Amino acid sequence: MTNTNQKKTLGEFIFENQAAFPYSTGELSKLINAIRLAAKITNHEVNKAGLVDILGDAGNTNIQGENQQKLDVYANTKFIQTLKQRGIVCGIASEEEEDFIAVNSQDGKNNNQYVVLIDPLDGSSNIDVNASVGTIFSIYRRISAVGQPVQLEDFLQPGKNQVAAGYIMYGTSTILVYSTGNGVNGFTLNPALGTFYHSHPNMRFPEQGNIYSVNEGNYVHFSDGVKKYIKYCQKEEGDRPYSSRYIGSLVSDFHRNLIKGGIYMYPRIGPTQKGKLRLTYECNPMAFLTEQANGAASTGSGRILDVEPKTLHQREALFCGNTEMVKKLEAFIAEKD
Ligand code: P6P
Repeated sequence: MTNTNQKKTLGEFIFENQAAFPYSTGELSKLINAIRLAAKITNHEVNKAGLVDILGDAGNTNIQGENQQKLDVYANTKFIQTLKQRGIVCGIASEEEEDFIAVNSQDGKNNNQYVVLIDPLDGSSNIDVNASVGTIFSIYRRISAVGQPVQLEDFLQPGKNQVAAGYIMYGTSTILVYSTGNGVNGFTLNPALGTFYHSHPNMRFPEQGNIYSVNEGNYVHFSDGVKKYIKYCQKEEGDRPYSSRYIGSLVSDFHRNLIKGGIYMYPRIGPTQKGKLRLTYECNPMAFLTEQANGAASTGSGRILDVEPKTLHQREALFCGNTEMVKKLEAFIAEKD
């Protein structure tokens, strides 16, 4: 067991690296610290979920028409509260909220520079079966005039405009992984001390990927190009067949592929469906991290981070992971679809 006091804490890392952040007046550091606090609060609840009446349905549905799990509602409330209290953001959007939330600074104006988009508890259907779940966050600088009320356009920026993005994975241990555009770093929570330690410096996809992650139950609905790529992954040839691994929790599948090498796929299901994942608070932050970790993130025919969002909860296909795996998939789609 590594002696944690030899590793930097998240707080030390943020402080030491805030100068590298082009806009930093310390606000982004305060923002990441707010996310850290909300992560600890949520982690505490997720870890004891089996012991208190917080599992299962909250009895209502979210904007997506999906059953809200009680922990979804809890995590959503805590992240919004924590972000609001720190007086750093001018607006928040969440998978669990139909519209964005305007946040006024103490003087009643919208002087703050940042907007945050969150999926407060992604993969929540795994909660009741004790599989890992995660929080995903995406941070932009506002484009509307400072001092004016935050606008929808602030939340509908292409993913390439993100100034930071990351996730917290509540699994066998709790890890916060994020980037501010200078590479990807992971911090593991020492629950006894309530401190995140720098456990995964400069995270990058391994040179070679040999895992593919997709819900093969949807195979019949995939396009011919995606089907052909899946058969390619399964073929006995060269470094293949690849291993198929799918937890059904984007953060968990992504995290495993980032460490071991692989591709995560959530294709369109049928010609009309755009995909299941939401572009602004799932695809974009994971795509930002992917590219910062030397990988590639695609819609199947183009870069995720170039997509111009039209609505807050719009869906998009997502293929992300080792660059050569994503490029191979794109080639099959270009040839076949
Ligand atoms: P399916 C969870 O609901 C989620 O948004 C992602 O975390 C996960 O990868 C995907 O959907 C699972 O969807 O249709 O395979 O159950």
